[in-house]
Amino acid sequence: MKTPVDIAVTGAAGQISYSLLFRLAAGDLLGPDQPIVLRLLEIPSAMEALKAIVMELNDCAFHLLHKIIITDNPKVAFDNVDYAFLVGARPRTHGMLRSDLLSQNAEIFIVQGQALNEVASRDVKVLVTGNPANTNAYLALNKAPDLAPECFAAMTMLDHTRAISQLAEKCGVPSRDVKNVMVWGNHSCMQYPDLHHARVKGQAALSLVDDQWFVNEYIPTIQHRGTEVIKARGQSSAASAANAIIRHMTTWIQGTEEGDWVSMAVPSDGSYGIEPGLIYSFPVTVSNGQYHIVKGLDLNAFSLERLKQNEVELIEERQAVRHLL
Ligand code: NAX
Repeated sequence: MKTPVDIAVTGAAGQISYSLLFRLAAGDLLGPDQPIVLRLLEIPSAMEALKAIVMELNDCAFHLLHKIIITDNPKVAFDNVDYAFLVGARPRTHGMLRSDLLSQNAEIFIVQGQALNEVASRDVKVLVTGNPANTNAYLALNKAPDLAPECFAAMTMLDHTRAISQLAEKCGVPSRDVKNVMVWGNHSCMQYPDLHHARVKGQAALSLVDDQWFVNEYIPTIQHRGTEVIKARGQSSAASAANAIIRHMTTWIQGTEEGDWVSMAVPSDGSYGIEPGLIYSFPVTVSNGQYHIVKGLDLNAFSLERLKQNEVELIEERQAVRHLL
């Protein structure tokens, strides 16, 4: 039997984790012969709910689940972890200003960044899902100066898989026939799902759909998909988010398919004129466990304007929390 790998999940009693934890324990991330230790972080008021989830995990008798540790202390949760899923965040409540949401979440991710810096494996892969994901990742990264910035990413994989699925449906093909879709920018309603380089069974996507549909239906559908799910089920996306978390991390470990890429929000290196250091969603390829921003794509004025709008929004978010750094 291999040595168990430590995986941290924050917000472990929340609804995304209710899907995610069971998939991790079933081996969906690291495969059928890799035992894992789950280190689950929650706030004290959610501990009872978390204990019930631990009971359910135990009841499954997963072969790969070596041990479960529950805690409200980030340093215990992140101790020597190779993978950290930062899912837990404060939801926006009725009447809460966006600036309050930003600063309350900033406090969480600052503390967690510091703890990761102190105790996580030096090769840890940290995936931030909790919103506002890009800015939360920015804060955690900046509070972890002893970890490489490349240890961090924020999740736009759910936007990416939504972008694939909507195009596949429009073209009447299975999702696997869609390649090179990309989502730029912020995980917010500003995000830009871009089809200019996408291919469907090898053909340029924009030669198969009309421009009107792309601009007036496709882009807004992806941007507002989360809101539509909330309207329909009364709660935000959970199983699809957990699936995207697994897909993001397996891609980060195993690499991208030849000729394709995925979208990940990663520290900008200045590509496409985006301010270096911002956590911005780019098309990336992955090899040997490292992501690489896809360079040199031709972008027209329409795309460049949307990239810029996302950059401006992320700079504004950063401005709102800068005093906390
Ligand atoms: P829930 O509200 O169901 O769960 C969040 C959990 O986090 C709660 O159990 C809460 O007690 C816990 N928590 C709060 N502060 C914490 C702290 N300091 N340390 C540890 N745990 C803490 O939310 P859920 O539906 O699971 O969503 C989690 C986050 O993912 C939200 O911020 C949500 O907006 C975000 N999402 C991000 C997506 C993305 O693509 N990046 C898509 C899905 C999702 O909307």
